[in-house]
Amino acid sequence: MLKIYHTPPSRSVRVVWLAEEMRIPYEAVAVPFGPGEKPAGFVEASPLGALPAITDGEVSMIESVAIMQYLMAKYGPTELAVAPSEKDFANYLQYLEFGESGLCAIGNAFVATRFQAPEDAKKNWTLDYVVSAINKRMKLVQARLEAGNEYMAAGRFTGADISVGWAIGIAKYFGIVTEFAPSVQAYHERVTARPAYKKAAG
Ligand SMILES: N[C@@H](CCC(=O)N[C@@H](CS)C(=O)NCC(=O)O)C(=O)O
Repeated sequence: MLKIYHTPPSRSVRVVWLAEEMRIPYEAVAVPFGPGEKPAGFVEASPLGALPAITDGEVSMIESVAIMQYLMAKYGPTELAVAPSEKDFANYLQYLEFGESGLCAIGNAFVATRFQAPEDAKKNWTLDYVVSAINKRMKLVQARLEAGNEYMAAGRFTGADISVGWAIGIAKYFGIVTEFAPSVQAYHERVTARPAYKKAAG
């Protein structure tokens, strides 16, 4: 059975959210943050010690968005993926990836600096850059919504909304973005009202 190493509010929420939306049977294994004993199999599944990680038979993967793509392809077909034949295929791919590589990847530096750095290194130029870059990039999501799109692509809820939706939530959780445009706020409420999200974020 699919095993998902999962501890909210980490990026593993994306993977469990998707599995719930697709009704893929899975076993969730909690992994405590920070140092301390990890559950059996985690070190092998996640060589970098990061979340999420999955195992699925012989397959072992890290990278939340890649795992989403794998699950949609393997356990689909699903409306959560946008096909190359659909008009919004390019936007789907763009926002699916942007949720992690544009909005979240640089956020790790924020979290490390704010919560792990020594007291005299907690405030620095890089931290300010990360905050300003994420706030700027969030404006791309805002523009997409304000161009008349209820979702990131194809006029329906897709994997791109799981990717971006989690990014908005974590930017809010850590206070990286403190003021969201009403359009982004409403979008976040819309996507996180879904039962699959609530189960994943629980
Ligand atoms: N790009 C990776 C990032 C993974 C990542 O940084 N996960 C965080 C939790 S959300 C983590 O485990 N950080 C601790 C670490 O990297 O040691 C993904 O999308 O899965």
